[in-house]
Amino acid sequence: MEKWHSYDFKSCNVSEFGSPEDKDSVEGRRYAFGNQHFSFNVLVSDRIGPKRELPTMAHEKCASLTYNPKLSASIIIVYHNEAFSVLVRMINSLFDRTPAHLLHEIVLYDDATEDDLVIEKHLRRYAALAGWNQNKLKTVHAQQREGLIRSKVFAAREATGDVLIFMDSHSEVTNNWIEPLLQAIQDNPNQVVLPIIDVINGSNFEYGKAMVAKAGFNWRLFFEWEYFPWSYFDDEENHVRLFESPAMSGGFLAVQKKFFHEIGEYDLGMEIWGGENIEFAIRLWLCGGKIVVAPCSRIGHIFRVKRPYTGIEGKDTHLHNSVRLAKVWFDDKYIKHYYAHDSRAARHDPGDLKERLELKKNLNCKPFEWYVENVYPKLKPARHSEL
Ligand code: UD2
Ligand code: MN
Repeated sequence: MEKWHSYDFKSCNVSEFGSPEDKDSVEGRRYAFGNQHFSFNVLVSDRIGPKRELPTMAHEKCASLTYNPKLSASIIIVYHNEAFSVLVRMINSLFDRTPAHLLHEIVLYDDATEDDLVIEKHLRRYAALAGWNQNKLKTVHAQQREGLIRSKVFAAREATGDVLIFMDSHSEVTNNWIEPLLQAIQDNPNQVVLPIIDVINGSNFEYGKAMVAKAGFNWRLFFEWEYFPWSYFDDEENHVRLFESPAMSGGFLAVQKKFFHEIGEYDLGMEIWGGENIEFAIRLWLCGGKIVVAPCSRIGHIFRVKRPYTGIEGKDTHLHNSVRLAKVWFDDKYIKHYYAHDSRAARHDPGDLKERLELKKNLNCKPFEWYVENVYPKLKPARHSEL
């Protein structure tokens, strides 16, 4: 395997790049390497380089808001096989666009990246070159792959700031991204706060504006956006006002650290990818928390058409994790409804759930029906006979 990830920004000369069409050229090989390992066009990312300006995506009304957060954040980035230029640009965007007093630290947690894709040495070299504040960068290298869910928990336990802000490792933040998140937590420490996730195009890396939307899920327990009717924005204030959301996509959220641990972190029995975001959302709503979106906070993320890494051999980890959440949270009639939408679920053994069931009891959580009635009525099956 060729090792193009040691790409050196210092000698970056944009004119040296040719066309990825020529598969044998340096560019062609780098392009193919990116497709295979990252599922995005890493050649374009390399060309953009370690920093770039981003357009203002937040609504113009956001500029008139004032924030006065006193909390500081630990930013948690877990990654497995991430591209060097993408991660460097992300960290630069964080250092450049986060007021220093609000940034407690960045915890960079490598979930056992495959040997040929390890970039820590290059990151260290770049950090020295760019003058990153080393006191604010904590790097951890996991001994074995645990998947993103356990990794987020382990990384969060390393953090010491007031607030945890989780982020996928292929993102870029825009100006004023952090203030609305921290302010909302300061105002109510029991709410989890989400930014709007803009879209970085994985083919050309253009930064595009996303619709302001809520998050929910379908009955196969896959996350879905819930769009507002256009009339919602007739009231201009709705471009800037916090709004509640039944669920979250999972990648970007701010939560008070103390609250995150008290409410049970994530389920450590969940594997690699999928479902933890839905479980966390349901748990928050039922056990004394809530979820709000701060539309003036904008972060771009590369949504990939396929995941480039492997899970556990032949296993559908989303199914496994979803069955765990269903068996902990759904009442009998909703379990049946879920099984009716995914026949594999009824036969799947989710492993030991004792701890999670105990947590539910200790936190004195409301029954699932309450969530359906009060937070997400759309989940109610259309026909009553379906239950
Ligand atoms: C979405 C979420 C993601 C997570 C997931 C469900 C967004 C933008 N992203 O996934 O955060 O909630 O749904 O589980 O909402 N990673 C590891 N170890 C692994 C696999 C992945 O550390 O074994 C890292 C990966 O490098 C990335 C993050 O976890 O930084 C999320 O993975 P992804 O980008 O492949 O997932 P995505 O965006 O489809
Ligand atoms: Mn992602």
